[in-house]
Amino acid sequence: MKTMKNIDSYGHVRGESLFVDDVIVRQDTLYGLVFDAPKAHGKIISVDYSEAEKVEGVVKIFTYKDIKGENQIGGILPDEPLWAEDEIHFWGQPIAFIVATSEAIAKKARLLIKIEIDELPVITTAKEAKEKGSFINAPRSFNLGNTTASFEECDYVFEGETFSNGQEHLYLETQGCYAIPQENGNIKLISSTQGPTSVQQITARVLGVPMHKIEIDVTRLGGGFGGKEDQATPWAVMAAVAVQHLKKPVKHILNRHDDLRMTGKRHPYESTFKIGLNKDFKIMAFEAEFLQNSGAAADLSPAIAERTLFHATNSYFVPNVKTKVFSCKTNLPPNTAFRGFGGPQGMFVIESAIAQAADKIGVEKRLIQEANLLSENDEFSYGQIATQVEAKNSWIAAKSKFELEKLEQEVHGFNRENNQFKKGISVMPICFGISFTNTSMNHARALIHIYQDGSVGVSTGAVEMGQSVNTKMLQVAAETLGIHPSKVKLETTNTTRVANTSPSAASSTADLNGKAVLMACNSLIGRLKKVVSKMLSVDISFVSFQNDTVFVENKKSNLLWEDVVAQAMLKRVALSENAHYATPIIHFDKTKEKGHPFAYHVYGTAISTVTVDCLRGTYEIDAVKIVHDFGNSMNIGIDIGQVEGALAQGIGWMTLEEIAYSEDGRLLSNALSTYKVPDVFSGPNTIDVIPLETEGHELAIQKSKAVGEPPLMYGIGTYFAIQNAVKAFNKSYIPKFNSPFTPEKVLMALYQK
Ligand code: LUZ
Ligand code: MOS
Repeated sequence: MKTMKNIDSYGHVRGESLFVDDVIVRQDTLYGLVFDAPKAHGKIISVDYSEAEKVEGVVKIFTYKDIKGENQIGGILPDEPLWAEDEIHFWGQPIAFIVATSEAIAKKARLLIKIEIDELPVITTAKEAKEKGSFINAPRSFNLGNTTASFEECDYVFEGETFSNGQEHLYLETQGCYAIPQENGNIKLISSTQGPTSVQQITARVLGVPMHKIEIDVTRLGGGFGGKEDQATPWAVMAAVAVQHLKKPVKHILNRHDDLRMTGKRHPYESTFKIGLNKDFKIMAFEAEFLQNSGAAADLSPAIAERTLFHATNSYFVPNVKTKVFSCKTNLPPNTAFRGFGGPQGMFVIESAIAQAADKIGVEKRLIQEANLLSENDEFSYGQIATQVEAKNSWIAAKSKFELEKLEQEVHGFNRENNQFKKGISVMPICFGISFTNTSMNHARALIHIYQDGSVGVSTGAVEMGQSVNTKMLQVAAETLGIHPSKVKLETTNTTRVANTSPSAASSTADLNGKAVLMACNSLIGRLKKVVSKMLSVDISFVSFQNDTVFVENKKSNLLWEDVVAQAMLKRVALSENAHYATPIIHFDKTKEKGHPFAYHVYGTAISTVTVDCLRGTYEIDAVKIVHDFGNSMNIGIDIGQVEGALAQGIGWMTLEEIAYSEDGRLLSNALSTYKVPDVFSGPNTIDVIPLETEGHELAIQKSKAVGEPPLMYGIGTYFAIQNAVKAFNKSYIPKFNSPFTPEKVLMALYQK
């Protein structure tokens, strides 16, 4: 089963898998389209819908005035209206919702809406927000030891600044929802969301109805990457408001332009650092101040800011740490979760600090990295003690398995002989904490039915978004029940079957939901064993289920799975089970900023090599060679797929993907012609992934560690590989830490005097 394919493979390749837009619609279905702010900041003086309302086929244009509950969709903080009332805070902020008999009609009507705005000053950068005192909430700070005292004693102290840009999620399936009225004012929403419960909760709040009136159903997503953790909600809520009024189904799918313009992205960060080292390259002290560009509302920014602090020292032990993060309120769309959730932004800063130190001291960056890797029982700045640490193991394994020193010599040899082309190499270790940093979110449930013919239906709170979590859930169920995978079906994720779910996020979905599946299956097996024990008159402890058959004392019996289930039915034994799992051990005290927030950490090391064309500034990623800590992978094909996908996304973030807003807050990179994601030509020419041989962790499902987010941060290595190639060409280049390192920036760096 460890080699089984994603259960969606055939459906995907044949185009048979269903996404929201594939749902067969009811004949009387209407179509929704958002009218959004055409300026980034201002007071709304008037909006004139009269011409738009006259268009034939326009049914109704909804505004905040049509909301029967609260006009409030904020999750962490109540600071975001569904539809703007008298002020707008970002370009693309929803103001109204046009419902018509077709999308084309709604589009035509949208052009006829006239809005008058009294414009206010626009803030687009975090630095400017900080200068003006514009924040989402109070800053957070983590402290360990005493940095001030330590800097005094350091042999080297360096300061610098970094910038990392945002990133567009670019899920293949845009945001969307199909809302269908049910009887008695109930509404069913088929939504492309990572967080069905958030959609349910916020819909109920805005409609002013209890949650049980709202059912969310999710078959699968065409990608989420964090962009549908919170930001799938408004589109569903709008459709639900329309259904509440019109009592007809409403389909609301964003076209790509609207999606790009109206949704938030990864947070850009402007940061400063101070790093102190001793002669032996030990990092004694590290300070960083992170300015997070949160956008116009909180969304998940406070949680993302927190994760930046958790990952500010990456996989290094630093005895004296002081970090601080400001969530800066600007006039951009509210930025949101994106694979890594603030962790990558934090890790880029310490990697930059080490690169700066290496450059100033005149040593290879990797010697400083290597001298500071975490060891067993080291303390993180937030008080958790590192155990089962694989930082050094993965580093050493990468170094030896991929012959790092030989690779370095090849790079240096190449650079001696070539002038137009230069190669660069870098090593990037990662350390990522697994669990929602908000302890109360770390729980999940599973509901399992064994039907009387022996087939099984599994429901969980996990949302399938291409990461293959359904395949992993199926593996857990089939293995625990001892039956063939074909006997197990994964049901849609539905709030009436599994309630109060945390979003599928934080790399934790398989761990949390998988543990719940395991518990439910174990309860069912316990009951079935009792049935067998009676049927065969054997002691229950001798009974087990394997290969669809009953085994007694590990010997195959004649009794089949189906026979036992049929007998259980006759004996009136419950064949359904609901189980609840909550991660043990974890805790965190925000008043002290100390605790044990993570179930465990995931480690790994990547070696990246690149070739820069020093005439043009273009570059190729030659190879990325990775030793990754999968624990004991339950499905290595799927897990390597996650590593490769995350790596490509991390490389895109660091190299090509450049979000641009004009000074007045308009998204300039508003189409795929102006926003470039890695394709097969800009990805690495080769990717090698070797699993680090480890035991895995008890708190990981089947000891198979979480894999969704951690490998994204291997992409940070490419930034420094390119930088090393630039250094090889231009001896007077002073390293800058301003990502993405686009070919334009590379060209400037190559010829910087
Ligand atoms: N979402 C969240 C996340 O709500 N809390 C987290 O800690 C987290 N971490 C990673 C990705 N999404
Ligand atoms: Mo996320 S960044 O939705 O795990």
